Amino acid sequence: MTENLDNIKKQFYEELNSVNSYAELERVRVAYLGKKGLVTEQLKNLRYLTPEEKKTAGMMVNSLKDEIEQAIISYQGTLKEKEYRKEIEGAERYDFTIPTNRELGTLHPITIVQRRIEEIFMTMGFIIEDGLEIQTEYNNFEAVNTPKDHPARDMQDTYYLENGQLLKTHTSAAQNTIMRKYGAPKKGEHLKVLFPGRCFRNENVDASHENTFFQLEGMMIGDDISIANLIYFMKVLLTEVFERDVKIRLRPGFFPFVEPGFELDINCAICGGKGCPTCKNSGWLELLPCGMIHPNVLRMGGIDPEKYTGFAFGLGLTRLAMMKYNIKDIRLFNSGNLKQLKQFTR
Ligand code: FA5
Repeated sequence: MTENLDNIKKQFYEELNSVNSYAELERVRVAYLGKKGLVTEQLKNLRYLTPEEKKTAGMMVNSLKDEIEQAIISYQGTLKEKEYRKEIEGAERYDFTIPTNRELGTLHPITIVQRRIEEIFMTMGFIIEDGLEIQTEYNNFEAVNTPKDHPARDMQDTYYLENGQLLKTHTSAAQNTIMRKYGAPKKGEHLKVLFPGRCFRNENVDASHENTFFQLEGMMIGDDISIANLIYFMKVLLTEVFERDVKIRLRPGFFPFVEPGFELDINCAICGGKGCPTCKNSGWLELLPCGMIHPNVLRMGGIDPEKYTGFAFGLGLTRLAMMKYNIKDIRLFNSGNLKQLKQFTR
């Protein structure tokens, strides 16, 4: 009996190892475990044995049956791997070194402007950070001094997820995380961070408002930062991006996370300030709100407002790209209209 079972086992593994498909595997299973299979026959033969012999032989046959069942199950994994390998080996191969005359992709105008600003600020010692698009309500609102029921929340209606989180309405949502990550700067040093990102708002879409748009935020914190630093950096930013003189105006603006706060508007490049649908006939486009970081925001970020001050700005990157490239309607950016978008590429 033992010899017989050993032979069956040996024969089974030989057959199993040459299996190359699920159909073959099934054939092997039936040959051993099916109604007339070799192992099943051994189980049937137990009835000819004495009760004593049956006990030991029964254990041996059943253990072989379990082993074969397990081997077949785990061989399914081996087969899957064999199939993947076959697929990979048979896959079409590319030689990336062969020159192509197919048309190459191009950078999106927003990416071009974003990279340019990053270059400018990196040369001034800023580090670049990346904020999350899905944010907690705390980071998006509370941590920037906009508690629940604050009227300023109405200005930034957004999309809430079922888990209570939201799509961030502004890049300021990353301020608290960044302050906590880097902490207050050492004496005589500054924390200088730039953090661009995609924002979402439940907006009535028009020529200058999208529900999905980009902002680029900057923040500088130290023990000697004043409005003079803020104005200097805003000037450098606009002069470098436009490579020409641009007319701007600075006026007081309210944001709960800055005190004092300003709105920096740019003279509409589409109509030269005469008034058009892009600037809603005002001749100006809101572009770069900014201000001195509110003490509550610093405190919530773990930075002592008695010792440190800082400025922050939230540039409307999509609108800046509109002004830079004279794009009349913001909807072009998300349109996927490659023919038009490509004309701005370097
Ligand atoms: C803010 O989002 C503030 N977080 C900016 C800020 C940061 C102020 C730091 C002070 C300090 P506001 O809602 O105004 O502010 O948006 C900033 C800019 O984003 C606007 O000036 C505008 O250029 C752009 N923007 C806002 N909403 C839209 C929209 N729906 N479509 C396109 N651009 C928009």
